[in-house]
Formats: sequence, structure tokens, C-alpha cells
Amino acid sequence: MNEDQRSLLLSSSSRFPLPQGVRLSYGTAGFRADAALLESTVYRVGILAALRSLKMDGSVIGVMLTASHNRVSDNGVKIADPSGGMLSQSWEPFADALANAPTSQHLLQLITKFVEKENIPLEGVRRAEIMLGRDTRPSGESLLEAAKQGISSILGAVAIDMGIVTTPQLHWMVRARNKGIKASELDYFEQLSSSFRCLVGLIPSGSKISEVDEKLVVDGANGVGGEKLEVLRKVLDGMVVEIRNSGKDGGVLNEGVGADCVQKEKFAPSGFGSQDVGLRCASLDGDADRLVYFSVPSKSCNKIDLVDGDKILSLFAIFIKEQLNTLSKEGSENTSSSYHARLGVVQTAYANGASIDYLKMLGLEVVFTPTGVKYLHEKAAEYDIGIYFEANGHGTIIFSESFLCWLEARYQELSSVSKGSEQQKAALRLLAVSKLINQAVGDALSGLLLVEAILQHMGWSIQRWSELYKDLPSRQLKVKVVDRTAVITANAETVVVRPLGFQEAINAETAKHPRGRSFIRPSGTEDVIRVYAEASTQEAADSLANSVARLVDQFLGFGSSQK
Ligand code: G16
Repeated sequence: MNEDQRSLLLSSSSRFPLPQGVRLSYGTAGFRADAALLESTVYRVGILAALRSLKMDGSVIGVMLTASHNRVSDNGVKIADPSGGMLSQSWEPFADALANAPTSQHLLQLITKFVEKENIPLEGVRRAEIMLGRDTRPSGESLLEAAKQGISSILGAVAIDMGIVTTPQLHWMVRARNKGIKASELDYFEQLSSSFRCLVGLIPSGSKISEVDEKLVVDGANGVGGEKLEVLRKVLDGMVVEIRNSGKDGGVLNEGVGADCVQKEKFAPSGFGSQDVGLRCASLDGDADRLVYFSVPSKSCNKIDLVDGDKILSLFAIFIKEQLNTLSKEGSENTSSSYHARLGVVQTAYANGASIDYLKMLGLEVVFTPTGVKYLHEKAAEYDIGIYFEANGHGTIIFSESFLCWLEARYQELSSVSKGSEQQKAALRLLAVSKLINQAVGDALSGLLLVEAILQHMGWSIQRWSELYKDLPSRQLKVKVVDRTAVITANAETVVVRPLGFQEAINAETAKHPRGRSFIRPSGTEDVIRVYAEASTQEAADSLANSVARLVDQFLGFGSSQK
């Protein structure tokens, strides 16, 4: 590292001292904390992003400022790799070390060593380029400044401010830029709307939905998603969608609203209630990377019928499978028609037991990973078509390059020999899905458009969709403990390895309830241990969750369990 670079790093880092007593780690979705503590972390992530870009031959890297579903006073920062996916896990330890370096001198030493170890061309011909995005949190503005300062501490690095965007939009833009595709927000809307129109244009003439089912009502969590959905609605002139909790009318981000609260509490978000009985409703989270649907079944209470990520996954799987089956019918002798696409679905331990049974009954290959989209995405990428969803509504569908190449060729072939055939339509539908659905990361807006197109294609109401299978009753609790890192899990978080004896205690509680299942894990975004339980009745699920929460108290210290 030359002298200019050293003194630039030393002088700029001295303006961003680490607050005393703060120790952060790059968790499930980057660094998250009270926004007041984050300036030095965000500054350092700016440096990290610039180094990552240089390491990746000058490819564009994304930096997103968001704390997603967490409260408005929190914020966070995460990195998108050149593919648009999450930061390579091999760089997470360096991210942790950088964020916690106590002084400017330590920071400089760390960077110098890392640059050497990774062979990062600080003085090469390529310059680093970083796309920056933020959600609607008020703290985002000053944190953006800190990120820019971090980026400009690496000589020649350039920051491109994309403004207020959803997290998936930023990931999409990074991916598009690195693929050499037009990557503005307008291009994002254009791609989503044209592929949605293509899917709707291919709906079989017999598919009919009732007038009631035409309307969709969306809870925007008082975040960025409502505003962006508004743009989509205008582009898609004719889409019947009412947007509530868009943040314009004074509501607080994620407070009593949003996908996390709807999915975990199973209550209608603020602004929804008896006037919505029977309507198809959807809820986004604060940065619009999660999506769940729900309906209000009766006027008498604000309980909901939840259609969570597992059911969105099931709907997508049914549709994709239907298209693949159509495509493989009456295969011709031509070799290009004989591609056997591997379709796989990826879930986590939070997947409802009934969903797993259902997906297996459909004949699908179902695999599990720990919580966190970075794990699910990686697993799904092993298939030609990998569908992944967390029950909380975070998920997408990814297509392999080789399958897409074959599909494009097959579509061209079918267009010349059997235009208008069912096979040609199936190929076109799959191509449209690959463009509509965000290939970089789970995206509530693109997911919502795909759900809407498939429901119309099937002629299904939300009730019909919800009846695909009946969820086992479940309960989620969270418990504050002295040190959540004391919990270590294995087998995709289904088994507690530490503290010793904890898993046996869970097993003993679980055995008391028919179809009982329970697990615990340390949250990656909040300072709590999460408890999940399901059983054949709601009373049993509640009782199991409460017993396991008490075990957490016993084994891990103080605290009282809370919903
Ligand atoms: C983030 C991740 C999700 C994950 C969630 C878990 O969500 O992106 O993949 O499911 O954290 O949170 P926790 O570890 O607290 O249970 P988000 O929407 O907050 O970015």
C-alpha cells in the first residue's frame, strides 16, 4: 500500500471512531444495531465494499442501508456481491474484524494484511465501483454519508447513489450492471411489468376469477415497498391494487404493520380489519424483501388466515411443475427437446410440517438449510430451477444459465415448428418467470406479481390457494438471554449442540404432544433466542413453545419469554 493510500485511510478513519463497548458481527443479513451506533461500522463497510470490488476485477458491489423488519430506530448495512447475491461468506470474518478494530492504526494494519493476503490490486488499472441504496429510515441519510466516506478512502473508488430503493431493487441493479444489462430503477420496473404482462397474456381462456378476487389490498409496512408498488401499479395500468400503510399517512415503519408482524403474530396489520373480510391481502416488510398473503375470515375478530412463504413456495412449485410437464410431453426426436431439468425446493426448520408433507406429496425434492437467505440461495443454485422460501416470506426462484440457454433455444424451435402450441406457451411462461422473479434475492414486489399472475392462471381465490394444505398450529416466541452466542445448533438448526443437555430437554417436552416439533436458535438480527413450536392443536403448540422458552430461561440465564 503506498503512502498516499495509508495517510488517506488514517485521516478519514479518525473521523469515524468506534463507539465504546460496541461489538458487532456480520449476522444473518449484515450488521444491524441501533442506528446511533452505526456510523463507524458503515464507514468501514464502505472500505470493505471498495476492496471487494477491486478483488472482483472492478465489478460493481452493492451496499444497502437497511434494518429491514426491525424497528425504525435501528439500521443496518449489508453488501451485495457482483452476482447480486449476498457477500461471499469467506469475507465475513474480515468484515467482523474491520467493524471491531479499536483504533485507526489497528484498522490500517488489518487492511494492509488483508490486501496482501487476498492479493487485492490497490494500484491496478481497475477502479472500484459501489452502488449505494437505502430504505426510508431517517438515519439512512447520515449513514449514507459515512458509507461514501469509507468508499472514497480507497483511492479511485467511486460511489453511485441509487437513492431510496427496496433491498431487492439494489441487488437486482448490481446483478444487472455486472451482466451489462440496463440497470436503472426504470429498467427494473420495465422488466417486471413486461414479463408480468407476458404471463397474463398467456392465461388459458377458461381461467376465471370472480370480481371479488380481482382486488388485492397491500400493507406496505410504512416502508419503501408501498411507494414502489405505487409506481408498478401505474406502469401496469389496470392492476386492481389498493395500497395501505405506505408511510405517507404518519404510520411508523414496521410498527403493528408489515410481513414480520403478520407472519409471527398472525394478526391483521393496522388499517386492516372487518371491512376486508374475504379479500385477498398481502403484506410486505420494511425494505420489501419479504412477502406474505392473508385474508380476514370473519368480522368478529382480527385473526387472519395466513398464507405464508411455504404456501407461496407451493404455488410457485405447482406452476413451474405444470409448465415443465407440458414441455416434456410428446418429446420429439430432436435432441434439444430432451433436457431433464432438475427442480428442487429449499426451506428452513421454520417450514410448517404440513408444507413439507405437501411438497413431498407433489414428488418434489425438498432440502433444508439454516435460516438466512444466503444459505437458501446457495443451495437453490444447485438445481436447474431452485425455488427457495423461508416461512417468513423471503424467497425467490433461481434458474441455471444452462437451463435458460436450452429453454430459449427450445422456445425458438417451437415458435418455428409449432407456434401457439401448449409446449411453446409453457416455454414462454418459464422464460417470463425467469425475468419477472428476482434472480438475485427474495423480492416482495416481483414475488407479488408472480403470485398474482399464477392465481389468475389457475383461476384461484386466496381461499382456494390457502386450502392446498392445512398448516399445523405453531407458535413463535423470543427470549432475552445473557449471551445468545452460547447457543450452537446443527442439522439446519434443528438440533441444539450447546448448551449440553438442552436438546434432550427439548425432546422430552416435544414427546408430550402429538406431532410436536420444536427448536431454538439465536436470532441473527435481534439480541434474542427464538423459539419455534408446532403440534396438532394450537393449545399444544402454545404449551410446547412456553415450556421450551422456560428451558431457555433455565439454561441461559435471566429473562422472561415474550411473543
Ligand atoms: C433476515 C434475513 C432472512 C432471515 C431473517 C431472520 O431477514 O434476510 O433471510 O430469515 O433475517 O431473522 P432472525 O435471525 O432475527 O430470526 P430481514 O428481512 O430482516 O433482512
